[in-house]
Amino acid sequence: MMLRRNFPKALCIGLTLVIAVNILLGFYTKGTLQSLIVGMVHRDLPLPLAEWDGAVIKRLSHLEVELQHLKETMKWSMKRQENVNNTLKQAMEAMASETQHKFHKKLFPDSQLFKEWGEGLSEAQQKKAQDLFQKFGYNVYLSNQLPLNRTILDTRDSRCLQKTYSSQLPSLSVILIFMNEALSVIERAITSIINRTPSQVLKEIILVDDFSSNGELKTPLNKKIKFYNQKYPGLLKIIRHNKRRGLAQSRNTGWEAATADVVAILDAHIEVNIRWAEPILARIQEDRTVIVSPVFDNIRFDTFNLQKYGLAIDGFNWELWCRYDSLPQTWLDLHDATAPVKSPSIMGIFAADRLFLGEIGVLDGGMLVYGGENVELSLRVWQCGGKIEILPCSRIAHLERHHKPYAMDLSIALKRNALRVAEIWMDEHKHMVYLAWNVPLENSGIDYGDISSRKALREKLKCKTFDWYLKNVYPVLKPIHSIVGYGRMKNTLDESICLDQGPVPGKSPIMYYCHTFSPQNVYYHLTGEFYVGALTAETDSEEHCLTDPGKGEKPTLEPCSKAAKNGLYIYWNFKLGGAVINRTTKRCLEIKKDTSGTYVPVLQTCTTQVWKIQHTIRDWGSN
Ligand SMILES: *[C@@H]1O[C@H](CO)[C@@H](O)[C@H](O)[C@H]1NC(C)=O
Ligand SMILES: *[C@@H]1O[C@H](CO)[C@@H](O)[C@H](O)[C@H]1NC(C)=O
Ligand SMILES: [Mn+2]
Repeated sequence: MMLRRNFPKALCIGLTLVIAVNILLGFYTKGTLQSLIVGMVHRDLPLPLAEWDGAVIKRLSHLEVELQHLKETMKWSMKRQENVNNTLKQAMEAMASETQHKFHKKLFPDSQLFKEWGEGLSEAQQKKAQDLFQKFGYNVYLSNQLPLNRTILDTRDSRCLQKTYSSQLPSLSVILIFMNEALSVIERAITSIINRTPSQVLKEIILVDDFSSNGELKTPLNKKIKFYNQKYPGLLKIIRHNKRRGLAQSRNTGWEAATADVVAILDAHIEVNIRWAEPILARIQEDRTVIVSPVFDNIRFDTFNLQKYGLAIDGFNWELWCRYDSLPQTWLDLHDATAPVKSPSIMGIFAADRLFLGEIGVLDGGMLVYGGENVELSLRVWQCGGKIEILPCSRIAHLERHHKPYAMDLSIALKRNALRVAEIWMDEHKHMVYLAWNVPLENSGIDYGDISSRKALREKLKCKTFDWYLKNVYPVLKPIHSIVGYGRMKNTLDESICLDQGPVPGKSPIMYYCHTFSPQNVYYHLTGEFYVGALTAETDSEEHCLTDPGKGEKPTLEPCSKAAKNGLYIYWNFKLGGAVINRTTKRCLEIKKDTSGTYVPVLQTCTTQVWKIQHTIRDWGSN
């Protein structure tokens, strides 16, 4: 079952942009090459479909002009025909107004906000909605109009409805962290929590403001809090950071202020669903060492409609971007859709026994900005004696932003945090994170901060190894120890171009202007394989190997194990600054100019061409 593997959602990390870049790089052609590289500095990358869309939009606006003309004609004729009977006149007016209603000029035909929403908005309304969308990454204009207590689809499996829970559940503190969230979105989260949590367990809602600059989150929010507290005395608390401290620290701030038995640490752009809290509280009451995650549905950033998500477990790749993995067979064999599912990781939002969370070190305050803190907590929980479970009957609707307005490039923070996680928790497998990020193992130039107190915590808690975690909790992730050289691969004939996986889908490697994205990652193994493209290193997916197809002069990229099975030739001799030679035929991978004067990779009798690879492991290839 593949579910939505490799479709990580913005919940854990705002990687829409990264995915877009990767997809785009997959699609590029010689023509888009330069504009693409230049375009990378811009937020909105030009999509290949844009030109086609442009043509359609032009035709539509032509249609609008014609309709406008028709409308004018109708008005004019109505004025002129004084003896027109009233019924007819009204009918025509209705038509005219409908025409006007439906065919306001689309001011932002390329904006994702208006793809499925915004029909009939006046130009001023469109402008306002678009401005708010740019600023927040979701449809604040619509959010401000939707009722705070709106009903959302109950997405639970019907068997959840039959569950009963003890009347003596532990008490709950809900922590909502935010930074420049829209006020109506925060209020809707609060309203859903108040309306859908049994009042006898809901002890408090703690808002943590990570130094927002939005005016509406100051006095207007304070007023709302006062209003809620008049109705529900003491329920709402707010803590404001006086400087930006990042996600992990904000969650810690909330935890420090919490007083209930259980803490649920959530984002503020959520709406909890019916009976979300009972399964969480009951499970933690049973076992205080379990960290639980609800199942997330998506609130569409444009329509605010609820999109139901299937059940999956939360995983991550070697870059520590989150992703979904398929459900374990052991769980499927239970045939109980309500049973907790063991999960290697959490997406970010979770609930825990307040004191147990403290005993294992809450969140690593050394994690900066955003990203990676969820994996750090997950490894710590599993390695230090706890567990993580997803509770199918607890569902939270989460608003996935279209874009993160406040962080241009989250990958910088994630990369840094990922190295920190690797150094604290991953032992002899930590190099995998460096490899995936294409960072040198020594002198990376990336400051991941002081890790001594976290290492001391690991000692104190007598935590297990990462190898134990991989074998027992997350066997999908596959460490590789045969890689000896990695990074950009250049032929000394022209060092401005790099070996590149070429168009995706496809299997023709190319030489392309060097850039910093994963399609140009190359990994050379001591055993002779060259992986080209992003390093996935999972048991159920596959790297692509540079292959000699056996005929012709063009090398190809083939799934490695399939190529090996089919007797294709994927083993090469290579030494840093040396030739890339077929172990059997002694043919070489070289580059040559095609008829258009562009260098292409070819397989030919060796001349004197030599290659370089960016990073080496230990002293491989030094002679
Ligand atoms: C929401 O609140 C309004 C005003 O208090 C009320 O009339 C309405 O019935 C509520 N809707 C739901 C779905 O609870
Ligand atoms: C190497 O040589 C073999 C044997 O002739 C040939 O069939 C194969 O395609 C070549 N493989 C590589 C990796 O160059
Ligand atoms: Mn979120």
